[in-house]
Order: sequence, then structure tokens, then C-alpha cells
Amino acid sequence: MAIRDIITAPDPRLKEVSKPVDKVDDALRRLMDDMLETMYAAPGIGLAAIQIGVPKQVIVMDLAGEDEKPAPRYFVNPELLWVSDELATYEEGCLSVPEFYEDVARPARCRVRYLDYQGEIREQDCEGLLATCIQHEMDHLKGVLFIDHLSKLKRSIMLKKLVKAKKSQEKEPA
Ligand code: GNR
Ligand code: NI
Repeated sequence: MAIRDIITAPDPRLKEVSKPVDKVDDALRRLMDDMLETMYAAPGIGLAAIQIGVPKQVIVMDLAGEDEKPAPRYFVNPELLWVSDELATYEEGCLSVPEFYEDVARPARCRVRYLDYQGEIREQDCEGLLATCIQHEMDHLKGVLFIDHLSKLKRSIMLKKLVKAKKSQEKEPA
């Protein structure tokens, strides 16, 4: 397993639309293992493949608390089958938008169909943080970031700060 670099905004790769996976094979499982390790190291609760530059419809997630045992989840080719009319608001963050947190309203519940780590087809009813996180990750597969759900003004302020942060990083590389 390997920790990969996470792409941060603004970057044109984060706007790419990810392609469906043909087959869940060992190579794809290696990608999912790397994604999980990268997500744990960050640390984050979810990661879409495009965040490490791979435009495939693959998501990893772990919503277990700090003193619970790890509970990795894998979603390949996820499809939203249903979303509730009722919305829920969470303060969201994103590993590709470091250090920004804002409230985003999304459907409170949803149902997704996907392939799991073994390539088996599954359906899952989601609510709470799981519903928010799966929708946040599925947005990444469409090239959408949580800041795209905010007002134009908030988004442009954030993007300016992100550009500035990137410029100062270039001057003093890690
Ligand atoms: O680690 C993450 N936390 C988070 C918090 C609220 C809503 C969504 C998320 S996902 C984010 C990791 C990430 O950027 N996934 O794409
Ligand atoms: Ni994200």
C-alpha cells in the first residue's frame, strides 16, 4: 500500500468527470487500498479517486469514531437511486479544499447502488453523516466540490485564498 498525493483546488483535474470501472480486479483493489491509506493518513472520512488524480468512479470511506475499530467502506460505480426531499445541513470540509469548512444543505437521506470491494452489487440506505459523505464523494465523481454549493461570493473568496496558499507553498516547498 502507498500514500498518494492529494490534489488541492484550484486544479483542472478536480473538475474532470470520472469514468465507470469495467471490472473490480486486483489492480482496482490495490487502488482502493492506496486510497484508504491516503485517507487515513490525511486524515479524512472519505476520498474519491480523482482526489489522487485517478478519474475512475471509486470512493473509499470510514465513518468509525477514533476509539472504534476501523470500518472501511468501498463504493465502485455508485448510482443514486433515490434522494429525500428533506434536506440536512452539515459543516463540510474537503481534503482538496484544505482548511475551509462551510455549511452545505443536501438531501438528508438517499439510497445508493454500487459495487463493493469484491465487485458484488449492493444497495445501501444512507442517512446522517453517511448520506452527506456519499453525496460529497459522488459530487467529486462529477467534478463538483462542496464550494460549488456555496454562493458565488463565498466561492470566489475561498478560491482566492486557495490560490494564495498554493503560491506561498511554491516559495517554500515542504
Ligand atoms: O474528511 C472529510 N470530512 C467531511 C466532513 C463533512 C462532509 C464531508 C466530508 S468528506 C472529507 C474528505 C473529502 O474531501 N472527501 O472527498
Ligand atoms: Ni472532498
